[in-house]
Amino acid sequence: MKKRIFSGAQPTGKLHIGNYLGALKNWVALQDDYDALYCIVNLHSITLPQNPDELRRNTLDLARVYLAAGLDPSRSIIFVQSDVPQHAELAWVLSCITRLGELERMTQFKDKGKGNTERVGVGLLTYPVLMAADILLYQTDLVPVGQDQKQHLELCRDIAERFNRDFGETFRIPDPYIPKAGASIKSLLDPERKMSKSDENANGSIFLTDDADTILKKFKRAVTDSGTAITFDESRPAINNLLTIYQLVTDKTAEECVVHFEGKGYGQFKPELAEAVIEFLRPFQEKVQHFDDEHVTNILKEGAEKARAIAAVTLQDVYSRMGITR
Ligand code: AQP
Repeated sequence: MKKRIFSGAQPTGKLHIGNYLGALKNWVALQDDYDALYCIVNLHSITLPQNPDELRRNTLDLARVYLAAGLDPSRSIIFVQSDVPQHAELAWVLSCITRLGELERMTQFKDKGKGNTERVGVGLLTYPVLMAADILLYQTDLVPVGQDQKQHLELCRDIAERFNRDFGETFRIPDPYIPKAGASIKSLLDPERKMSKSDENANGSIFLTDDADTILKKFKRAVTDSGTAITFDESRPAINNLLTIYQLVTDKTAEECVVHFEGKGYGQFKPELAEAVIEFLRPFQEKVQHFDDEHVTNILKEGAEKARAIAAVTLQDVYSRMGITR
């Protein structure tokens, strides 16, 4: 039996190269060796206000991105979270055994809520419980995520262990899969912050749909550190980030990258980096337009049926262990 992986992204806007290198690239590689479920987590995206028409459009667009990146519906289950009502049901159950203090400690809640507890939606606080339900419903072994989700995954493990302790072995305890390189791609304008879809300044991110000119301009504007050597160096986060992007899109080793740029400066490095990213994105950009709405909708419908069949078994087990009869 293959081990199972589950992961997802929010349909909150245009995906950037951080999402691709930190998550999607690994999802595609992992689907060969694992029984994989890839979800479009639209219920997560409403933790912040969304325009309904845009959310509908973004949901289909994200499915197109999954397919163009190489997720294969004949090998992986690709589906939309709200098509499987067990996610929201299990989230309620798990919220009853999650502690308020645990949720208040989550850094993403502190960042996105900005300390404004009077006005911030409760969903932003309980988001990690829904994420735990997403993962635990499928008896997941491994969750490939970027560094930003590590804390939520640790909470998911704690919640599962608590449930198993109180009601008997029910959930498999999932492990995170965080890539060695690319787990946290930084903003091009501020290498202390992660590249983010919701960043107000579009120049900090390379979007998957950016054209060649835009990519070149964004890299030319990218901030640099003091010093000129093109090397991996933790104390120079800007060049570290740019060289990591170069390494991941060219599939070179770290050493090969450093040797390649020895004796060269930013003047040569930046255009070459831009060219490498443009070439990396080219096949994806060509493919992404070829999936029409009907085709994508059918794939999602089939995926949801398969996901519901697995999720229903877990939820039934949870309810019966808790004395809830249906
Ligand atoms: N900068 C990043 N570097 C590496 N991985 C990243 N991920 C996100 N940002 C980076 C990983 O991408 C997957 C999908 O992310 P998401 O859609 O759930 O959204 P997010 O983590 O909240 O990412 P964003 O781009 O910053 O979106 P907004 O601005 O909407 O919050 C996840 O596996 C994530 O770890």
